[in-house]
Formats: sequence, C-alpha cells, structure tokens
Amino acid sequence: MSADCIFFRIISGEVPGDFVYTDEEMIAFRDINPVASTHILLVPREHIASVQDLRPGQENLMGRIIFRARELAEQEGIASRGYRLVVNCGPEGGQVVPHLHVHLIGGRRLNDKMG
Ligand code: DGP
Repeated sequence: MSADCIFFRIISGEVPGDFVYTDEEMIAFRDINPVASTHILLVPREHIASVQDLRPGQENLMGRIIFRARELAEQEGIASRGYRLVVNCGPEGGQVVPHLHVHLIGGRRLNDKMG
C-alpha cells in the first residue's frame, strides 16, 4: 500500500470518488477522464499493483470483479449494446496507476484498434 497511490487515497476516503458500487473487497467509481459515456474503474481494496502481481488464491477476486462489471453494465443500460473491459498491465501495457483496476467502457461504438 502506498499513500501516494491515487487509488489508495480514494479507497481510504482521503480523495473523493464518484462511486457506483462498494463492498468489503472492491470499489467502483467513474473515471476522472472518461473516454465514453460509461467509464467506470473497478478496484480491489487490497493493494495489488498489477495483474502481474496477482497471487494464487486471488482468482476468485478477479472473477467477482468481472462479474460486478457485468452487473454495472446492466445498471448503466449498456449490457445489450456491448461494452469493453480493459486491464492495462505495466508500462508497455499503458498502466498509469500502480494499483490493479478494470476499466468498464461503453455507451458508444468503440474503435476496433487494440493498440
Ligand atoms: P490506467 O492507464 O489503466 O492505469 O488507468 C488509470 C485511470 O485512472 C485513467 O483512466 C484515469 C483514472 N484516474 C486517475 N486519477 C484519477 C482520480 O483521481 N480519480 C478518478 N476517478 N480517476 C482517476
């Protein structure tokens, strides 16, 4: 855990977030720089720096985060139209915030490019 990580500060309540879901193991809030009308970040409360830092035993946590993204897509009214889940990992993967997160993006036709 690091006090200079913005997601740590949002999880701890020091920095406000536009929350759409919280429970004991994860939070979900709107991205400050949305690329579509729905752009939500799902973040485990436990500090895990990236996908590469996942440990055995955390598979179900990731499954629950994906499942929650599916529920939020329904809540946002984009489930039937489709959406994208993105997990950036490390510098070349485009990860900027060093705390594992899943982007839920939708509400418009997304570009086909994958990088
Ligand atoms: P990534 O490149 O996958 O590490 O994406 C990090 C995302 O976090 C990026 O889309 C912008 C978002 N973000 C950064 N700082 C804040 C913040 O203070 N609040 C919110 N809501 N989102 C933030």
